[in-house]
Amino acid sequence: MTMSKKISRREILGFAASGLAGGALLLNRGGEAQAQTAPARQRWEKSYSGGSLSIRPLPPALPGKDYRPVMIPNGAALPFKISGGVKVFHLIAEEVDHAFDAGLRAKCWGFNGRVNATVLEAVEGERVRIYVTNRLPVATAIHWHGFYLPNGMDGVGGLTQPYIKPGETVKYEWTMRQHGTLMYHAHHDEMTQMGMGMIGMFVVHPRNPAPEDWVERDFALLLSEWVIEAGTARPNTLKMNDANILTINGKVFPSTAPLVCKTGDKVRLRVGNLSAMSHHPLHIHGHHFRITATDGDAIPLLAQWPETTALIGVGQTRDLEFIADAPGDWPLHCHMTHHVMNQMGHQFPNLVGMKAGGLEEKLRPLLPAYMSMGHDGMDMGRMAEVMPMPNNTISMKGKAGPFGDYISMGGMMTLLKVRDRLKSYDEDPGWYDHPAGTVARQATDSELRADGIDLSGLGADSAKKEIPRQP
Ligand SMILES: [Cu+2]
Repeated sequence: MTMSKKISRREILGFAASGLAGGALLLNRGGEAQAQTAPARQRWEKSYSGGSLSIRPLPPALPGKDYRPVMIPNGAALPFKISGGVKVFHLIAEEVDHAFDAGLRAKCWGFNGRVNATVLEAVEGERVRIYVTNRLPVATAIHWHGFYLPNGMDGVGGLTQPYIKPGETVKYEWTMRQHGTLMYHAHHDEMTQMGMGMIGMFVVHPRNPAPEDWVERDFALLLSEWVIEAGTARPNTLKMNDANILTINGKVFPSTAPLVCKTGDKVRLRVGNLSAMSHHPLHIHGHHFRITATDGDAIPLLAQWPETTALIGVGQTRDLEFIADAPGDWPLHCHMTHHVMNQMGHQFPNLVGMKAGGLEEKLRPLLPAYMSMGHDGMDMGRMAEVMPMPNNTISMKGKAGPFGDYISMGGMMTLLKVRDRLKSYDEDPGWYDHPAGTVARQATDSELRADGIDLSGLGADSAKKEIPRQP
């Protein structure tokens, strides 16, 4: 192959759209790297396992120059060094005293001081070397989930490598023959180790981004679930279901950092799910998105369809893209109703519809703080305000909202904050300032009258009366 390969219009557009300096483009194509760049990816696409392993690596790419790093709410990217043309990472598996929320801490296992929120980033074509040091009291192995790599780098303890024993450091190394949203996690005694938090995201950027790859806001969000009994300080990894802490990047709402966007921004949510047992139907308000990639592979434009809820199965990643063109504070949350609660227990009898007032009176002499969950429903947020809670526990849901009432959600939930004017992407812009006349409020008598709605018959016993049908 000669040095005279022409740069295609698509490649130029890709870099122009990405806002990167043309100099970086030429630099990457200078010297001997030039002959390998663009055709390489086309060769890789012919294979279901990344193609030939003997491909020559491209030079390491740099953040801010050759790619734009992802945004990691409540987390950070793992730093790297470049050594002999290879990108070198050092991942340290260790115990972390982790705060899910101000009120709830637990001794978890994670990487480099963080739980669920240490993200590795690489670029297609480069060679990576990842040292994994085990500072846990038990053996482990780290699997690179969704990657094309030599079998011996796959990180399955006992199958493709010996375990990494406590105190040992193991070296993984391979050349990135793909790009996309991928993950990594412990692959030894998974139920315990992943349940303790040994999971993370691994984002590989394209070497030659296409114009449609460009987004203004590119968020990495890892979903997980935990069992932490109220009052305890360690996850219970033996429980196989009934997870009671549902997290995004290791945090529960209201401690999840909001996703701050400017009106009109193109947004990508890279969502991965490494929960033990639960698939999460992630739902967004106020917008529709398209699923643009699954498990790191792009979906062709014509095959994408609009959704407001995407099911992220255990072990899967999905890239969701949309234009944030509706200003406001919009929930982004799992639609499983128990997954937007914290430390939900299942010992409560269902008291909905039951008049429990008498029961309360009988129990109060024995339990002064007793408050039943009936008869309209379980008001868990309010309950937390009046009932004493065990140490190291958070309320099942709730945070003071902008209208005086609390927001009755918790757990796997965050806020998409879209604003016309922003001081900074890095600051929470506070609550949305609604334009006049755009907030739902109590209807006035004159409004009801004008629209022919008669509430006079709907007293306390309204359930017994038939609501008049519309003509
Ligand atoms: Cu869920």
